[in-house]
Amino acid sequence: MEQTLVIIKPDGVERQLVGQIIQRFEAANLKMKAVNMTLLTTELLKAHYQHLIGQPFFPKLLAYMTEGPVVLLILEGEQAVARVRKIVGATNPLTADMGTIRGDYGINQTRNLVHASDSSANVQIEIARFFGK
Ligand code: YYY
Ligand code: MG
Repeated sequence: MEQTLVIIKPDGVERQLVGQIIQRFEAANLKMKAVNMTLLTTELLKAHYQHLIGQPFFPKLLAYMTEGPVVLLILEGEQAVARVRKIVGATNPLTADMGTIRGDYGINQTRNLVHASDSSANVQIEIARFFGK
């Protein structure tokens, strides 16, 4: 069994897509182990997106991620990291496959609805970052 961290971004909450998004994970036999609705701070986001500081879109990304509360999830299941990334879809919703969350509901490269950890090393870091120990 593997765990992964998912963030349903502010527009997912605002557009009332939380239930539909979680349904897709549950339907794939990924089990919710923890959930928390919270406002992310700029400080936390600078750590989370540290590899993107300096990109031209970074200010827009920060503004987006702090425009309202997010839903943080820890999901558990077989090959959870890779399978959740597959269910979420490619970064840009305009080119993400139909049938993925981003392909079906995402708006653009920034407003792509969901974050999911991309490796087991990052799962550990991100769970500690967003849920504490
Ligand atoms: O892991 P993933 O979220 O699919 O993409 P990353 O390349 O790690 O980028 C993180 C985050 O940054 C992305 O979900 C939206 C934002 N972003 C953006 O706003 N504009 C881009 N051109 C690329 C990424
Ligand atoms: Mg990423």
